[in-house]
Amino acid sequence: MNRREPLRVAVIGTGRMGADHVRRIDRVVSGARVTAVVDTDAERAKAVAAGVDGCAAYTDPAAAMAAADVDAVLVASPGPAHEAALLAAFAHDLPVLCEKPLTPDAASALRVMEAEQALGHRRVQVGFMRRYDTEYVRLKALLESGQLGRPLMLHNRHRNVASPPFFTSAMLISDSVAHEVDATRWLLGHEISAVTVLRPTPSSGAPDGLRDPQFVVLETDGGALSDVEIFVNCGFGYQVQAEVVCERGTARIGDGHALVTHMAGRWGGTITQDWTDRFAQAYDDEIQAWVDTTRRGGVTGPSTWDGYAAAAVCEAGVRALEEGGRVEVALVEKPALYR
Ligand code: ISE
Repeated sequence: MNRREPLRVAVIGTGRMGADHVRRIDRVVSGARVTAVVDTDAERAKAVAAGVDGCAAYTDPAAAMAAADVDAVLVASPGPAHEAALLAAFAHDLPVLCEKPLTPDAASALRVMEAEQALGHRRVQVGFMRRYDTEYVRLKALLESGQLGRPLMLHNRHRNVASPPFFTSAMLISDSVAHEVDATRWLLGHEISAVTVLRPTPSSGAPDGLRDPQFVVLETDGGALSDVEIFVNCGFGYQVQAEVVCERGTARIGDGHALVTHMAGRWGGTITQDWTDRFAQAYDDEIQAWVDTTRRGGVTGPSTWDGYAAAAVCEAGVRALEEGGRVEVALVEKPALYR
């Protein structure tokens, strides 16, 4: 594809992220427009479509993908619906941006990876948006410059104000720590080889029965350790912090010091409350990169392999949470398409 005209995008799923991406493509990103939205809830799809010029509402992803005015697909439906949407997109050979997780488990991610290989070319960019966040990008560049020496440990903190009602203890790993799994692989350039999950007494602020917080230790095949404090009912704000400890120094991001005020005998700032705000720039740049590269006929960003590797690590993490102990991660050999 080499499109001079704007890319015509079908957005599958009009929940929180889907609706935000519709707004982003409609008003922020250049070179694309939303021509179709899909949701199993027909009324919700119609309501979102009504806000966008020339946009049709569908309840069936395959019907939207068969439409003559759709060139590319953004999948933002719940994770268990991703496999079917991705396979339908491959049937039409359409480029896809697929929100994380690629799929909820390693077996379904493998099926998607096999189907993409059968096409013979990459079609998928996985929505690990932290790879586009200015602070993460600077950290990665610093590590690659070699100035700090070899990375030994990565300490991550990931805190949400409150978890939604449907959140389970396993989702702290598969939905939230999934980001640190990808960030660790990307920043260090290592695969994760084993996972251990420690479970302190849950916070009294967490819903009954939810194991929150958790402390996750990721071991990498390059001999580094990455630990993650995940706390999804911290109550006070949205915080994502990372500190890398290398042989010759350390580097840290996510302190949120963009604006510091001094007033009336106190100093301080505000804490972001939510990821669509904290990572707004990352989401904008991620979707812009997808649109630009797709219009040139290319593929960029995290691949189906990255989505599969994250799914396999999260699956091991959920086992470690449920059974205790250290669980090793077994990845298939990396296919040539992703090397
Ligand atoms: C959510 O799905 C996200 O992707 C957010 O970035 C993360 O902070 C949150 O914990 C997840 O539930």
